[in-house]
Amino acid sequence: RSLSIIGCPFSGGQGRRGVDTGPNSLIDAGLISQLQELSWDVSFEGHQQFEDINSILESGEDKDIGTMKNPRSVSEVNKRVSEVVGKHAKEGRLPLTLGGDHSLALGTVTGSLSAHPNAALIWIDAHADINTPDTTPSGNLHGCPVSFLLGLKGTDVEPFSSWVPKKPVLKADSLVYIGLRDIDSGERKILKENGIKCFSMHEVDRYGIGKVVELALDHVNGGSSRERPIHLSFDVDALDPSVAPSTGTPVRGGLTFREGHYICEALYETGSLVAMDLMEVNPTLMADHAKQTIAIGCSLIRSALGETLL
Ligand code: DIR
Ligand code: MN
Ligand code: MN
Ligand code: MN
Repeated sequence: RSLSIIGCPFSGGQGRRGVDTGPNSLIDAGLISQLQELSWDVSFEGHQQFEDINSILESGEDKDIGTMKNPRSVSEVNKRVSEVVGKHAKEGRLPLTLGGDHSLALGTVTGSLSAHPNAALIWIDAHADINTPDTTPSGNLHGCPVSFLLGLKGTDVEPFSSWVPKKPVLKADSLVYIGLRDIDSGERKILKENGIKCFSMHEVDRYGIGKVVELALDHVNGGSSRERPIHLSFDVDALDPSVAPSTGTPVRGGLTFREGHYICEALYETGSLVAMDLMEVNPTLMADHAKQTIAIGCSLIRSALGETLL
C-alpha cells in the first residue's frame, strides 16, 4: 500500500490568505512519519510549485471574469493538480492532497476519476460548494468546484472549458454530502433539482453518524456492497469551530471530533478509498488554536488511512 502526498499551497479560491500554508503545516506536524507508522509507503516530492501562479494572484492581474474571482489562477492550478493526481492514481498510489482552499477539489476529483472512472465522491463540509458562476453570491471559486465536476449549466466557461472534460466528470447520483449547514439559495435549488443525496447536520442529529455513513455508502453502492471506489474530500470546516477553529469560513453547529473521525474510520473500513483531500486548514486564523486544527487534520487523515482505536 502506497500513497503520494500532494501539497497544494494555494489560496486563490477564496479571499483569506494563509490557507496556502496549510500543506506545509501538516507536513511539519509529522504527517509523513505518522503514515509510515501505519505501514504506508509514503512518497512526497515537495509541495507543488505554484509560485508563478501565486505571483499573478498577488499582482492583481487576474481580473474577474463575470462573477468569478481569480479565475485564471484557480483554473491553472486545478489543471496541474488534475494531472499530478491522475498520474499518481494511475500508478496505483493513493493521492492524498493537502490544501489549500477547496477549489482544488476540481483538480483532485478530475484527476482521480481519470484513473478510477467509477469512483463516487463523498464530500464532508459545512458548505455544498456547488454554486455555479451564475449563482455564486461571493465569486469565490472554493464555493463552486462541485458544479464544475457535474458539468452544471453555467460552468462551460473559459478558462475552465479549455481543459475540464466536456463530459461531466461525475454524475449527480455519485455524490453524497455529510455535514452541511450553510447552503446558499441557488445551491439549495441545484441540490433539489439534481436529487443530490445530502446528510446535513439535521440528519446527523436525527440518525447518528453511524447510520448516516451507512446510508451514504448504501446510496453510492446501490445497496450493501462496499466495493465502489471512493474519493473522500474533507473540508476541515465540516467540524465544529470549537474543534477546528483555524479555517476561513467557520460555521457553528458542526461535526464533533469523534463524528469527523468516525466518518474517516468507516470509509477506511470499506477498503475502497482511492483518494483523499484534506482542505481549508488556515493556521494564520485563530492562530492560538492553529496547532489544534493542524493536529486534527493529521488525525483525520490517519483515521482514513487505517489508524484504529483498539
Ligand atoms: C459560500 C461559502 N457558499 C460561497 N462557501 C464556502 O461563497 O459560495 N465553502 N465557504 O467552503
Ligand atoms: Mn469546502
Ligand atoms: Mn466549507
Ligand atoms: Mn457560507
